[in-house]
Amino acid sequence: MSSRHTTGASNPGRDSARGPLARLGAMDPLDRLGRLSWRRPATFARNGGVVIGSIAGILVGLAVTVALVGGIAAGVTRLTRSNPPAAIKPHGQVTETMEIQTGTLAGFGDQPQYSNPDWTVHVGERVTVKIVSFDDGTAPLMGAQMMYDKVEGSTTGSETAGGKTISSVPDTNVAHTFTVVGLRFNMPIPAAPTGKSVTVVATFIPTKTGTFTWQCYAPCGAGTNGMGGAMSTMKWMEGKIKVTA
Ligand SMILES: [Cu+2]
Repeated sequence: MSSRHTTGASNPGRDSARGPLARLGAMDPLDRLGRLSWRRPATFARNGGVVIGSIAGILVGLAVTVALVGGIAAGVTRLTRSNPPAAIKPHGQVTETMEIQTGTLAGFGDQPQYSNPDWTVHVGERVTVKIVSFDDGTAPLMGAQMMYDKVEGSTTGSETAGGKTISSVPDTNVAHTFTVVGLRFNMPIPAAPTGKSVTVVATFIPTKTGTFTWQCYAPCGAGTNGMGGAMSTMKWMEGKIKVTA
């Protein structure tokens, strides 16, 4: 029986002895912020001596590299730079509660799933996100993902987890993240004690209207890179936040 979530120790889906580089290569979260791809046309490959083709290939390759590096830098900047002063009027308070459940979900066995994936709030509203996680497995953050071990964009600069005020979770103890890149908000979710839940709470104030995707950046799903199963199933590790006026 696959029991990734029944104990923290036996967690083959996430904590097996896969090489860190193998995982890193396949799941850089910044890839999802706008990867560009370019494939050399077959004729160029067949006629390697065609100077024009080669030069064009080099130029396009350079352009893609510059665009990719720029895109990654923009993604990092979006999440990590401090929030600008919000010129918005206060709009009350709301609490959105989400649970991370595991073990009873049809189709993906022990894969974890967030409840309440889609919700609507107001710009200027104090939005308290309360995440009750029953998942005792970990999905350690690696490489570029490690930026998501820190709380970002909350009103206090911190979150409470199990009643303690913290500003980050050790990468090796991260189970999930609740990350809204478009609103520069990030909550790392630590592994729950086995057989118990952990409640993680943070408050943010959306400063612009629109529809924003939240997603988990921890490789908490199935497969060799942790990006299958829950991570590739709609509304399990991602959803939409609509911010209205
Ligand atoms: Cu997750």
